[in-house]
Amino acid sequence: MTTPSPLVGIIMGSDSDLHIMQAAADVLKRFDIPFELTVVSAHRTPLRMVEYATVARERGLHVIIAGAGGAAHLPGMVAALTSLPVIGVPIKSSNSIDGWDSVLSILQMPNGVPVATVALNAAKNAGILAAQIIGSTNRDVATALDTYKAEMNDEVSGKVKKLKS
Ligand code: RP5
Repeated sequence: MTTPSPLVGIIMGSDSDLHIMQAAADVLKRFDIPFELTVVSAHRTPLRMVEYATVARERGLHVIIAGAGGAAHLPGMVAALTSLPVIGVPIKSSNSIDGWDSVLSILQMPNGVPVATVALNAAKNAGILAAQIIGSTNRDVATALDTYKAEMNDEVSGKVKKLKS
């Protein structure tokens, strides 16, 4: 059996980001969306970042999730190099200024080069957003997302009932 080629690229500035970015991978696994996961550093491996972003579309990727902390230039630079949608995950790294450095350096993109920025450390939401982008043209993924939302609704409704009783 051949392995399906990845539709989502999950990249991160350092292997120290993996404990956060793993949540994006877990979500994509749940929705049966093939993905790849690797380290691409804007500062330590800049040429690898340029190569990764410029051939991403022709390699078959549909979305890139990029996580980085501190001077978090990876998502923005990748967005500058590809017309694929880029989802940015600001990561609170050990030497960060309370995470604000990561949030602002990913969020504050110039006009013309958007990065869909999720909340601090919110790799799970990045995975869901990537699934929603894939689901906009893939019926199976859309159905799985509808089921996921229905389950969330039921779970919260169950808690509401318990609070009332
Ligand atoms: C960023 O610097 C990485 O994304 C990471 O969040 C942070 C710290 O990296 P390490 O020094 O732990 O490799 O580039």
